[in-house]
Amino acid sequence: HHDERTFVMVKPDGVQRGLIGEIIGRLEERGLKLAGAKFMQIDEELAHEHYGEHEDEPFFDGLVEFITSGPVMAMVWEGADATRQVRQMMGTTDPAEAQPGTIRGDLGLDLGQNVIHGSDHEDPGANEREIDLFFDEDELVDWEKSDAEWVYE
Ligand code: YYY
Ligand code: MG
Repeated sequence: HHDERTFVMVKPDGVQRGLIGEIIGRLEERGLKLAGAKFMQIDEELAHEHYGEHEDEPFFDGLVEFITSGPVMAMVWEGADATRQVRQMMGTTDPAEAQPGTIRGDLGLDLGQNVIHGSDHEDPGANEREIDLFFDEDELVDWEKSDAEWVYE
């Protein structure tokens, strides 16, 4: 199946640094299909819901402050094994450790400002949960991408 959906977001540092196009470009070039996009600012409540799993971590307050500090580009991308594929393209959480060739490894230097969020493929249901949190069903577009037969066997 080529229709797995995952939630992806260019974080405030990526927006401020003009990296929206670069990041969308990488996902497009890989063959993934955009299913929804929203340029928005995250409020405190949404930040707490989205990052709820990290509530007890010492970095939580800083994380909420950062993610609400400016606009983000929230998106849904679709494709075969999309959640895991996007995570691989992102690289590890700390850009200082991320492999060159990954988004974080090429575009970031510091853990707190790591440019991109993608749903955790090791947390089943995280993708659907995050998509539901950020998008109404009617904000997602179901469409045929004309190059699909050249991307998938
Ligand atoms: O999913 P991912 O973004 O790669 O990492 P998480 O472990 O879910 O942490 C979410 C977010 O929190 C991370 O992107 C940066 C920040 N963070 C931090 O500031 N300090 C840490 N020690 C761990 C995570
Ligand atoms: Mg995570």
